Amino acid sequence: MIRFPKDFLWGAATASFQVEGYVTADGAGDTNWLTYCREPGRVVNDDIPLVGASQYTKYAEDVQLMKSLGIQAYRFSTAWSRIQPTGRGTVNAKGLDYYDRLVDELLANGIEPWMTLFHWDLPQALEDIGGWRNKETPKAFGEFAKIIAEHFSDRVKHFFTVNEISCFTRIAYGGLSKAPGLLLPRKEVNQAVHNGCLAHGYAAQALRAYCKSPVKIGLADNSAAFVPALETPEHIAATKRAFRIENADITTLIREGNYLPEYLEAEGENRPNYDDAELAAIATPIDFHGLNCYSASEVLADDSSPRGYRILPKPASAPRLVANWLYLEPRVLYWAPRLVSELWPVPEIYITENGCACKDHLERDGHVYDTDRIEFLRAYLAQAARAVEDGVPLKGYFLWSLLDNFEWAQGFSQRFGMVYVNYQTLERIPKLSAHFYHQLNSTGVLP
Ligand code: IFM
Repeated sequence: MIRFPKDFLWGAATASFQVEGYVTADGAGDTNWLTYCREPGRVVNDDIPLVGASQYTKYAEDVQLMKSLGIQAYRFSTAWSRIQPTGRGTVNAKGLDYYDRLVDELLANGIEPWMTLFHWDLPQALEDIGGWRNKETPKAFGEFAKIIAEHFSDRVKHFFTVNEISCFTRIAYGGLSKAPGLLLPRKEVNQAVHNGCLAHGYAAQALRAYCKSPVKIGLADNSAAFVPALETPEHIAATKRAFRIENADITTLIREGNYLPEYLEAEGENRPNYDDAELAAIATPIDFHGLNCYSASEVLADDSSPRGYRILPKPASAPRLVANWLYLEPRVLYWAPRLVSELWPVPEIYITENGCACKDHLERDGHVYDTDRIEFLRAYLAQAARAVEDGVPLKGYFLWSLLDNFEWAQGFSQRFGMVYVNYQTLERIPKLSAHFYHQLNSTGVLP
């Protein structure tokens, strides 16, 4: 029997642009993702989440849904552009009102709000000045964090600064699949990555300075994850080395406050511009480390390589479900928290995202029998339980996602929810995996 501690936190996660719909309602400004969606050919079927899952209007129903599924904490993000339509200056009261309503509804129903300040939807006015390439953007984000701290910290006790820095910087400015979808030279991309880390730092400082009562601050980090191909001491040590070096410009930088020599040497002229004050801001201490964990690469010790490890290529038949990047590696839920806690001790670690897209089918009897998702979750969660058992300070888990939603460049073609959304009627239908999750969170035992 696989059992979790009684105080293990069971949550569900979403993000503003992916579930809210009504992205420009009530004075909200345009965002880089909206611009990207409007460019033909960027998103599968040219989908745009103007209506989407409509949590903006259906939040109260969604809170009842969460309650009925035993969800104890809801991780959602604020759309910066609702609160500051141009990312700077004037505050749009109607934007704050929406998140007030959501937070109050959650609290009234006994669900903890875990708020992420930024999950990729950047006000277009900031994108127009260079987005994350421009240091004005992290500065503006620090000011946004002050607004959030002053307004919400009487009720919200857990804040994430940013979600997945590599996605809104490295991939967004060095690739086509995320807004703004540019293919810029390496130095500019490295600068964007650095500025993303700086945004985390400035926001952490502002939250520390302006929250009105004690809160916990962290980030939702998608470190490149590694697992030892063979679980022996030498391969485990090599995997730990890989974890630190391969994440040199984000996780390691944030947790150590410095770029590793390996990174600086490898990037040479392409290294970003920064100063010591920025490094200090980036390393602002955090209370918890959130890990978004889906996949991982396998590592072997290798004395013939200068770094002492080798990252193995994925075999051609390595198992995946629907998302082509999501190779099944359940052990990531053991090794990622374990290695993070060994490399950079922190009181609390949370899995802040984990889940998968499946080819869900609404049967004629009105149900979705997503036994494939249940098998995925069962295998991954068994590894999370193993981490807890081994003394890793893993304190909770947020399933990605509560609802089917807008999966970025995949549009609505990929469904990650434990609750099925009928995009015509907006009906919510809990899938079999939602019942699995409810059983788990009400008993602490993996069913
Ligand atoms: O949908 C995304 C989410 O926005 C960030 N993490 C990964 C999820 C699945 O791709």
